Amino acid sequence: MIRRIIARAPTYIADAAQDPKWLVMFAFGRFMMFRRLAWPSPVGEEPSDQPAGGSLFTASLPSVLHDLRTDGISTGLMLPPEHVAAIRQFAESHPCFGNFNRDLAFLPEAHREAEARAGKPILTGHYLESVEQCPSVDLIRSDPLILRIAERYLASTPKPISTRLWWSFPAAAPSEQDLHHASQGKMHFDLDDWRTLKFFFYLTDVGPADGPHVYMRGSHERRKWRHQFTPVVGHDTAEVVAAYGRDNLFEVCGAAGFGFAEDSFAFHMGQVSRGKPRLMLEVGFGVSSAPSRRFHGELVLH
Ligand SMILES: O=C(O)CCC(=O)C(=O)O
Repeated sequence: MIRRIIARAPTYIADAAQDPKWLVMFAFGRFMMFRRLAWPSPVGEEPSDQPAGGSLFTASLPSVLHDLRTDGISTGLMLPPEHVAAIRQFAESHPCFGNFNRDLAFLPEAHREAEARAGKPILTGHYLESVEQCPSVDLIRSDPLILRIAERYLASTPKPISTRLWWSFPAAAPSEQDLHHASQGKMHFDLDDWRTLKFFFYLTDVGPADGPHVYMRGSHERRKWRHQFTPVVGHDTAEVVAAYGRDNLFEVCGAAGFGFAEDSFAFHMGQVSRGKPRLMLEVGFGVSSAPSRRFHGELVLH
């Protein structure tokens, strides 16, 4: 654990230098009491007015908000096929960066060759800032229903804090560090802001073998003390399951276009695909400005 903290120290120092307030959130944002004090939830009736048209999505705002508040996750969002096709087309024709390494650029179809060149498993391929070249992505990020959900859930004008597009590739024998960097194999919570809401969309069909996202329902609000007084965000899956119950563990499968919104302060993780590569889009919102490094998925300073 100490080694992990030391390895990340330069990254944290750089993030704090960019915005010293981030360090305060990073230190205290893991405690429910400080989260609630820093960003209280709205009291009483709130307007849950559906935006009047213009959205790509047909989900009902009150029902999404209800699911988010109760479980921390809502699955009612379906991306129209033309945007799934446009993002897939973009991803298949642009190089991604393996394991967050900018020296490891390859087209997704050349994943195995890239692994052979790198001499190690490549679990993820991120598009980093090139994702901005895909017009569908900005349409989703600025969609009126997406923004309204974020505004109501965050009780604030939502600030975009992340836009990531990435592949999770099947891998035979990933190391613990590879898994850690890919946010796979270990439940963790995100400490990006006092309140965060992330929207994820599958751009490929994701079945149980294709590395589905896993979410621990309810852990966004009902938090064990040991998961507040913790220096690290990652915890063994068995320990998290024992704490919050197997019945609350939700393995999110769905066809291409399937979307879900989640409070990413709850425990969640990706899994290593044993089947086909998974392409996923994340659009995240917070209440303050998050470090710019993370916006397109840059993980650590190398
Ligand atoms: O790949 C996934 O499904 C989850 C990604 C994740 O947990 C993260 O980036 O924090």
